[in-house]
Amino acid sequence: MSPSRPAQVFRSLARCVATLGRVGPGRAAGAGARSPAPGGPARPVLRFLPVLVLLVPLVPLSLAVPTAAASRHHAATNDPRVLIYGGGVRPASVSLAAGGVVTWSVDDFDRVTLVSDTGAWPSQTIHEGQRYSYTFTTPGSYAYHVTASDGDEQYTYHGMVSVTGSSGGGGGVPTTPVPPTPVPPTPVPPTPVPPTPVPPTPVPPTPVPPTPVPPTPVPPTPVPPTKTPVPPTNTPVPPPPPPTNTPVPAPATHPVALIDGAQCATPCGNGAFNPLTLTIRTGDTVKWTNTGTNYHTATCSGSCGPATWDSGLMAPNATTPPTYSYTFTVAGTYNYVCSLHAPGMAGTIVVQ
Ligand SMILES: [Cu+2]
Repeated sequence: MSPSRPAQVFRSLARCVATLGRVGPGRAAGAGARSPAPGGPARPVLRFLPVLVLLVPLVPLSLAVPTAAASRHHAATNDPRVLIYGGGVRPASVSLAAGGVVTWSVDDFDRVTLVSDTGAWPSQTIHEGQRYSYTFTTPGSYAYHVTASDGDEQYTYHGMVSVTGSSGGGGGVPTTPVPPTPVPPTPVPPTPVPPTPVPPTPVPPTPVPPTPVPPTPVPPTPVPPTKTPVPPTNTPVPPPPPPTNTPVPAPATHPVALIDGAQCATPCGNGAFNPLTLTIRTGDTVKWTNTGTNYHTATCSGSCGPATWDSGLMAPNATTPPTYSYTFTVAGTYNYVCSLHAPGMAGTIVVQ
């Protein structure tokens, strides 16, 4: 659908007026501060002069239509409308009751970003010919700014919306939408949609079989040997046997023969004592007898021992052989001799 001619005329006129205002000395007053990009060229007013000349005869007709439409709109809602165009924001400051609606529209620019300095509404991108309306429900002052882009040029304007306490009736009614002037749609680059992050699928942990731990050998606790006390056995000790009155053997008499050398079984010189050695008890008596054919003695003297004795000459006698007896009272070993045949004829008496 092509735009109506009156609308086209009105839009072109608005652009011319806006351009003139932009180059005039008072363009910033009441229209917000425009901040062209550094080095950016001023929008040439001559660009619209041919159109202006051609449209001058049509001014009465073209102004009549939008004026009538605007009048109907304002009569119905009393809500302000703000135009963002080459001259800035018009009006730069608007006032309305709570519940009222402010509508922004864009001209001269490819697109405008409308930002609430107070965060009242989310930033809006409005393209030329489009509108954006916001309902103010809370009284207050709402500063905002717009960033307008036209080709590679960019401008910033500021505006203010003052909201009073009461709507005063009629407020809050949505603005009757005025059919927007159809504008060839500016190709809008698609807004890149960030990929929705897909949460990673949780991978269940692989169960790790527990490493068997060999049991730690526990050394056996040494148990101290229990010393069981053994009660003392009161074994009655048998009384010692009564002393036996063993009869001490009576002193004995031990015979010793004095023999000649010819009587010895083995060579013995001139004679011998038989037995050569005699063991007796203390208190015993030794009785020597000369059974030979020669004289002999049994003599112990000097270093012979603790006892001394001497038989004297004992003459041979075949009928009644002579004898000599001595009783030993001191224990000891006595080496004695025949005084006639010493040292060959010798004997020993051991007294215990
Ligand atoms: Cu002798």
